[in-house]
This record gives sequence, C-alpha cells and structure tokens, in this order.
Amino acid sequence: MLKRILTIAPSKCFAFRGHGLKLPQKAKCAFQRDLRLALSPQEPTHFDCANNLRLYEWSFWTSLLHLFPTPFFDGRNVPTCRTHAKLEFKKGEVTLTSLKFIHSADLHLDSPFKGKNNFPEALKEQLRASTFEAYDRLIQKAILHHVDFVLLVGDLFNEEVRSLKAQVKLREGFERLKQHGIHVYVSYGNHDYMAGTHYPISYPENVHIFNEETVRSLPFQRENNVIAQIYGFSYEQRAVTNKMVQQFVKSEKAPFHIAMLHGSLETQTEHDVYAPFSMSELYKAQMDYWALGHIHKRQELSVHPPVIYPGNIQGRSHKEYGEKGCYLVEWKDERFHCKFLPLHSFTYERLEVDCNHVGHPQELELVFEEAKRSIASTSPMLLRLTLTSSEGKLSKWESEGLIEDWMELVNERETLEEAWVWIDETVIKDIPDWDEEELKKSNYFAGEFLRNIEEVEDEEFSQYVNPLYSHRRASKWLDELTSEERKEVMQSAKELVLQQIITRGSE
Ligand SMILES: [Mn+2]
Repeated sequence: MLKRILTIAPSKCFAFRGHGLKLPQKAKCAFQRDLRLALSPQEPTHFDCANNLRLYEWSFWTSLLHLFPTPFFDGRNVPTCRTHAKLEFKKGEVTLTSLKFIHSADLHLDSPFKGKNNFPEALKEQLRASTFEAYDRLIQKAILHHVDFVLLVGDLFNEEVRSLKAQVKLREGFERLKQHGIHVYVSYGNHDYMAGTHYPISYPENVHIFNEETVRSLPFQRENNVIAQIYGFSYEQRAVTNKMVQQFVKSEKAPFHIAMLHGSLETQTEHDVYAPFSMSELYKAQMDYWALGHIHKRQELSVHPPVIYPGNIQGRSHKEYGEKGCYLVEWKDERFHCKFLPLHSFTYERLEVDCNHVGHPQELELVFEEAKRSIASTSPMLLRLTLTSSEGKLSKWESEGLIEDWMELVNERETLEEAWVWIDETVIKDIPDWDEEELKKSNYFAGEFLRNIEEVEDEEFSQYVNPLYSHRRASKWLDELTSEERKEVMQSAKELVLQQIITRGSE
C-alpha cells in the first residue's frame, strides 16, 4: 500500500528536508509560529533517527494546507518528491488535483432474459429494455456529476456476436458523453472478446479502447497535462487464464495510476476463473485504484487502495438480486471516495413468509397480496417468494397446483405500472417435523429411501436430468445446473417423496 509520508526536519529550521522549501523572509516568522502550533499536538508517525527527521503521515500534511494557503506554497516552493505527486500548481496556489470518474463493468447489453414465455408481452418488453435503460442512466449520471471519464471494464455486450442494437445504443451514449467532454476507456471481457466481433461499429474519438491481450497504458489529459495513466487489456478469446496482474506495472509519471482488470480472485472459484489475481499481487503493483469487472456481485475488496467490483448494471436472474449499478469515484481530501449509484430498471428480490398459520388454500391469496405489499419499494421487482411451513400442507397444495394458480391469479392483477411487483417464482419449504436422522436409522421404507438418496452420485444424477438437457427445444432455455442448484433439486426431490411416503401412510 502506498504510504504518503512527509519528511520534516528538526524543529529549528522547519525546512522540508531535501526539497528546498524556501519561505519568503518576511513570512518566515509567522509561518514558523503557525507550523509549530500545528505540529505541537501531533505525534510523528515515525522517527528517522539516523537523519534526525520526524516523519508525518501525508494526511496530516494535507490538513496543514488550509492553514498555509498562498503565498507559502507556490509552484517553486512546494517539494516535488513522490509523495507530492498529487499536487497541482496553478498561479502560485496549491490545490489538490481533482479527479472524478465512473467505474462500471458487465453491462451485458441486450441480455435476452430467457425462459419468460409465460410473462405478459408488456412485462417481457420491460425486461428486454432494462439493460439499455440502465446504460442510459449510466450516461446521465456521468453527465450530471461532470466526471472526467467513464471506465467500462469488460462484458459490455452479452454475446460474442455483438448485437447491432447494442452497438448502436452504446455509440449513442458515447456521443452524448463526447458533447460533454467526457472520455471513455473500454476493455473487452470474456463475453465480448475481440475475436468474436462481427460488424464492428466505430466509436467517436472520446472513446479509448484497449485492443490487445497485453496490458497497455493510456493517458488521461487535462489541458495538456497528464492527470492519470489508465492501464488495461482486452480478451482476444473467450478465456484468459494467464495471470495478467503481473503485467500491470506503473509506467510514465502521472498523479494517478488506475488499473482496469476483468478477472477473478484466484480463490473465487464459483465462477469461471479468468485472469486470476491475489490481493497481495494487486497491492504490490501500487496502483491508486483497481477497477475490476467479471463478477456480477458488487464487492469492495479493499479501501486503500480501492479495489472494487461494481457488479453488473441490471440483474438478469435471481442469482443477481438486489440493487445494481456503478461507482462514482472522486479524489477528495487525499483519498478516493467511492459511492455506489443504482442504475437498474428493476431488481430481483427474495422474501420468505411463514405460512404455519394458513389453514385453508383460499388464504393463499392474502399471503401473496400481503407479501407484495410488504416488499414493494420505489423500483419494480421480480420476486422469488419462499413459503415455509412444517405441516406438509404447502407441499400438498403445491402438488395439487394450487400454489401456482394463486400466484398466477395475483400476478394477473398486477398493472405493471410504476413500482410493480411480479411474483416470478414461489419456492415451497415445507420442512417436516419428523426427525430425518431417526427415520434414516429405521427399518421403515422411508429409512431405506433416505439411505439410498444419499448415495446418488453426480453421474447418476446426470442420467436423470440428461433427457431434459438434450431435449431439442427445452435445452435452448436451460442453463447448466451449478452444484448449488443440483443440491437444491436433490433436496426438494427428497422432501417431495418423503412427504408422499409419510402422509399417505404407506409404511
Ligand atoms: Mn460479465
């Protein structure tokens, strides 16, 4: 981690050792008095005994700036060592270099929202428009906050064959940014890797693209001064398994060094691990900000320096629940302030409702309506509702189709205006109050069933589900099951069968 330390010589001279800070003679007394006052309550962070120096944290040094405005710190007087790289000199004044940008990744423009055939056309329309609307909000936010630039860290498009609509919409946004003097830095990821590009559209000149699978740096300039070096690379093929992090080496002098990396922590193996890195490798590179992409869940992995996954800008399944958006990053008071800005058109949400008090299936209407009311917020949502009970009623009603019926009836009433709530899925957790462990040990049929189901191997599992996955039409709409989902399928199969065995008294 970068440690910004100011060196101050022993009290008698107050010169900034080695940097030749010479104060105007007439101001020297006042300056020495004020500096002594400012220093007296402060304990130095370190002592450098060999050179008789007191060392102060950089944050302390900046806190002095307001005490000593011009004329003390003008361009000639301010030291120019590494620790002062982030000072900008203008007409004899010292101001910290300002920088403001938006960090976004995984736009997945034109995501198709598969498997929603039973949705009304108006709702399907809203889902299909959502990634574009979120992108539109991204552009609006960049303009509203007067940012210097926007970073887009991979997976701008959902498919390697970039949809024409997505490319054109993207360009339109870039052109709006251009009108406001805002630059864009783009790198491509595993979904929009370069070899897959078809009918590429050219973008305006405010857009800077990392178009190699080697880390390069591009300067961001303001009035002919380089303010930041931005580092990045793009995927040439679908997978990058190399450790790209080692190529991120600070080059050229600049107040800020910002790295764009579409990849995964080597320990995060629940997603495809691409361009793997460890936190210590990131720290070692001494970048001021790590703009990550690839993982769709928002994560702040480090504060100093910020290492952030902004997540995607619009959720596209129940795995991508909650608010989605980008980060507004601003350099202020000698550090980056990172603020999440929501951009989604709607969210995926989950809610669990206890149904032990429900005695009759007619009451489900109220359960659904009440669930919708309780979770409704300012933005629309697709809801996964989990109903729990321990009495076997829910499982029974589910097998009779009653849960599905009520869900549909309640959804039909949804006007889909403003902050709508659409119940997308109902999960039944009817956890029986029998003791599974006891049952397993027993000689009953249920015991034998439980012992058998535990021995189902992955291969056997595949045999059962393969007909569905190789079905010509069904397979188009199905994603491969994750190991988590396999477990869920097994669990509900087990509950379903157990329910049947026990409640029908077939023992
Ligand atoms: Mn992605």
